Amino acid sequence: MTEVSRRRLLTGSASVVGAGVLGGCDAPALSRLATPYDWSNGLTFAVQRWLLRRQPLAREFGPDAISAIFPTINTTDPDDPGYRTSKLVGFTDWKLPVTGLVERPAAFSLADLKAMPARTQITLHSCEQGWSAIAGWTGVPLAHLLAHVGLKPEARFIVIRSVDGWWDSYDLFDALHPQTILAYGMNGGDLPIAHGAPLRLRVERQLGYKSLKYLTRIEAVERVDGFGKGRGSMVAELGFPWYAGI
Ligand SMILES: Nc1nc2c(c(=O)[nH]1)N[C@H]1C(S)=C(S)[C@@H](COP(=O)(O)O)O[C@H]1N2
Ligand SMILES: [Mo]
Repeated sequence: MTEVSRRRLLTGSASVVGAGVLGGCDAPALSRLATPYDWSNGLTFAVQRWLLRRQPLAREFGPDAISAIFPTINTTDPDDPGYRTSKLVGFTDWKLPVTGLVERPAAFSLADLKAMPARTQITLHSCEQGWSAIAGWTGVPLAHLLAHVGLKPEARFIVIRSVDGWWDSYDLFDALHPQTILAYGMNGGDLPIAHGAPLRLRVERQLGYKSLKYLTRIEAVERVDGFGKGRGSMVAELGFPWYAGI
């Protein structure tokens, strides 16, 4: 996606650079700089946003680099009753609502998403628990879906929820990045249950925990203070940084 079409997507609000560098200054995790660690993380965030202001791609690999084993962790088979019935019918009844500050709220089936332009990327996933692995992911760029529903100019964060209660938020700098995709495929096949079927997020420039699995809902918002304890994500409430740039 070109700089021009990204600007058009934002229709009249700040440019992507503005959304990242300036908008980043009041990112949720930075609103409470209580400890020296918060300060250093905030500084890292600001410096990385400056260095990444031209939105470079995370490194992509060739098929030969794909890891023979890609670990699965935390939730690997959600016990939500609705999820279990949906799994039985191959997620044909599953829908992803996209709501909030958008011009045309809608719910998308897996078939709808598969009919949209797809991107495949082979990338390195790094987990905060000390492992990393390379896999290929196929899905629709989040930027495409957001353009499809039409982001309102006031929208500044995208809140995403999962069936197991995980939720997180992303500023537009990350949400509109070309490698931020809603993946339904892994290594050339369907996305396995353990890796987040029917749909997971891939946010390639941050640690693994930002790449939510088992997506249930996407919402465009102006602020995230009203969600949970106001720290911008479930993991932030557990003490991990909201911004997990690597
Ligand atoms: N909904 C949900 N998303 C999640 C998790 C989870 O438990 N539930 N774990 C996160 C963490 S810490 C990592 S490293 C990756 C793991 O993805 P994988 O199981 O496909 O390796 O998913 C992330 N997304
Ligand atoms: Mo992780």
